[in-house]
Amino acid sequence: MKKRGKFITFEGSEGAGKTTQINLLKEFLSARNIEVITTREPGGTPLAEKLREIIKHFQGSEIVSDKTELLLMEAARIQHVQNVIEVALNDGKWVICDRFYDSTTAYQGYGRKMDLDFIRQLNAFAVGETVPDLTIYFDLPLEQGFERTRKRYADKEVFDRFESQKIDFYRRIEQGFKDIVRNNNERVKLIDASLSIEEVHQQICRLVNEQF
Ligand code: T5A
Repeated sequence: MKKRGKFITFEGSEGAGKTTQINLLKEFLSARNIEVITTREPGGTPLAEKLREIIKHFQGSEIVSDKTELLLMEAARIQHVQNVIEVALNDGKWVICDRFYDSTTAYQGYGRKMDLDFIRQLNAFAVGETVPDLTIYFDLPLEQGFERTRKRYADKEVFDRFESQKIDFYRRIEQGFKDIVRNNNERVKLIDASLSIEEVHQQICRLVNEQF
């Protein structure tokens, strides 16, 4: 039987640089002959990607309830864990995932002010024993993250349901992530995401080398 792979998740606010760094970490690990898959949440399977589209871009006069948003996130996660993450880990591959259940705690729990204990139970129901071996939290002042995404989306006129939220929503999420880091200090490690792409990459490589 193959040795189970490692499961690494990246968390942080919008534009913190997660996607950029996931690609660099994949290259770093592949150069060490480690088989890696990269994936994201919400999403990662055909059905979960359809749910992502609805979660992020549903338009129309019908109000999307926060409860619906929460359950769609968890439904997408169940598909993703069962059909992609578990399969890869059991096959000995490492999985790097752009956001996972800590985002639900931060966004739906702190951001949308939903019951944190209920979210903890839902997260546990969705993932079972598939918990990350390491979570890297990208610490970046909100304004800097917005600035980075503003540059990227200079020509974009329509923002998704999350990008259109008010600053208070993001302040609560930031607080949520800080609490998650503090309460899970064995699993969740903070890096300074305000540095250059190369310096952030070096921090991540150091962490991964230390942990595994
Ligand atoms: N969500 C998700 C929930 O509400 N609950 C949940 O349970 C889950 C799983 C997902 C949305 O869903 C919400 C959270 C989100 O709102 P998304 O599009 O995947 O939506 O959003 P993000 O994960 O925030 O993705 P972003 O692409 O916005 O941010 P990244 O991936 O952190 O940043 P990245 O790498 O794309 O970089 C952004 C820009 O900055 C530059 C890059 O070149 C890019 O232009 N950059 C840097 N610039 C300077 N210095 C650096 N060090 C830089 N690193 C990157």
